[in-house]
Amino acid sequence: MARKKIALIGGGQIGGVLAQLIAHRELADVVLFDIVEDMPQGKTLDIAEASRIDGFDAKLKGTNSYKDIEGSDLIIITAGLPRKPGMSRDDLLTTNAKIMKSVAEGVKENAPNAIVIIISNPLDAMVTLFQRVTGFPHNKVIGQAGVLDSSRFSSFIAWELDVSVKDVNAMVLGGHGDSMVPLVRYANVNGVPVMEQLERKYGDAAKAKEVMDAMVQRTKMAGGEVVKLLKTGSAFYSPAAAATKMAEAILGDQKRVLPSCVYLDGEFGVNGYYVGVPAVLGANGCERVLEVTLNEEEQAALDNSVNSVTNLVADMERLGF
Ligand code: TXD
Repeated sequence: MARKKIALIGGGQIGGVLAQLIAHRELADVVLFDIVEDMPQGKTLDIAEASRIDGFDAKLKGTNSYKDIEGSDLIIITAGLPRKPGMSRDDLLTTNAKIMKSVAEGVKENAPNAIVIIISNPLDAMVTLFQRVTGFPHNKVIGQAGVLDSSRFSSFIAWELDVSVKDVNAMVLGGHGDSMVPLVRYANVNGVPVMEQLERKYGDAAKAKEVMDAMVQRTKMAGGEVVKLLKTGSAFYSPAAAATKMAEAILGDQKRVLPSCVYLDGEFGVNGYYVGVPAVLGANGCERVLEVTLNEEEQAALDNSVNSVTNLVADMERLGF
């Protein structure tokens, strides 16, 4: 059986790490596309030359031609500019919408049957735009945000409770902006509620809440925290890891439940927008949304986050996209 093929559109920081992760895992052969001449060819050659060391046979090709993405099973898009310090994700809107439109046209023409994962920011708008331009079925166009945001939240919980992060289950819903919704009530360590453990640790419910609030806040601002430290770009190791996890779920038809930016058609009371929710990822892309019972406070937080998504999409439309 031929190996699967993944095309990465955007060969910058995230694209480069993605190429390496995918090749190392032999998840698929990799085509790395960028508009910058020679750079994707250089990166893929560099990664491929480590194949004997790391023992992988996946083939890698760098390109500046959309023709090379033909026959891709999966496409992961990171094309676009990252945030600079002080910039909001929304500031990126106009620049990245132009780029996304051209990428969507290239993908539509050359890989019309692929499933597509989008990473470029502002995420919720870019996913919407890509789907509108291509007309691809909604289940085959998915955004990556929740896997990363949830991993950040889970990491903070693991560090706080001094437990293995492998045992932490915590999820973030909503848009990929500062109004995202870390679900505190459902956060657990192998079934043990995190809040209860915090209360035991501090012997004080108010202090436990304060510690959790700080972790929630850090999760919401985690992208910006990295931007501030890096100064010349945004997070790239962790977004690449997150999209690789989604790619594995899709290509392996794993039915993993991963928080993803998917199209909602009534679920969670949202009609016709892409929003981050728990989704079953398999061979058909987003196969199903798992709805969660939210209390009043959680629903209000989600509504608020959905509101920023609808505003962002309206801004994009006003700009002519
Ligand atoms: O979780 C998430 N979704 C994210 C998203 C987390 C972190 C960063 N996130 C966003 O991903 C970030 O705000 C950016 O919009 C994208 C890509 O981030 P990356 O750090 O990889 O940016 P780079 O290194 O600048 O790479 C972008 C590449 C660069 O090589 C450009 O030459 C290329 O995109 N580019 C294009 N490729 C193809 N086609 C076009 N038109 C194009 N324009 C630029």
